Amino acid sequence: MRERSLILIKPDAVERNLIGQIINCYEEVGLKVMAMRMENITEEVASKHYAEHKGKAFYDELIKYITRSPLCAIILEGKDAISKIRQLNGHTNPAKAEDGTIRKYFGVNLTENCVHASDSVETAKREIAMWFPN
Ligand code: FUP
Repeated sequence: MRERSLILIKPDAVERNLIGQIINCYEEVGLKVMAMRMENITEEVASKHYAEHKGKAFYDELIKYITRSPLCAIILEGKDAISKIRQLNGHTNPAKAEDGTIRKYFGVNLTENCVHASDSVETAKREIAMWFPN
């Protein structure tokens, strides 16, 4: 099924000039970039994006990290985009990520793990509406 997903190339990856290499990974498997923009997000936007994690032990560190420098927000579209991208991104923790995944190649640690992708069609709809209201 043709789907859309919201991707974030997070601050650690933008800081290390990895935007091109990461987008290349997605384009190589046939996914299409439909929209893209850079933003150094506020705590307010970060808390909305990570609302489900509020109150968890790692939450404050996560918000500090995701707001520290610009990120790149992207809408990708393609066949089975949600699962394809989650597989390509790899395990949340780069230390546990499978060979050939973006987080294995480029991830630093559990917080600085390069990329975010929507985890379901419903989440993608909500995240795309939030990040690309127009
Ligand atoms: P993912 O769906 O793989 O992006 O991961 P989650 O939604 O479970 O977590 C969101 C972000 O919180 C992760 F990208 C990294 C961070 N995190 C931590 O820092 N510590 C944890 O124990 C779990 C997640």
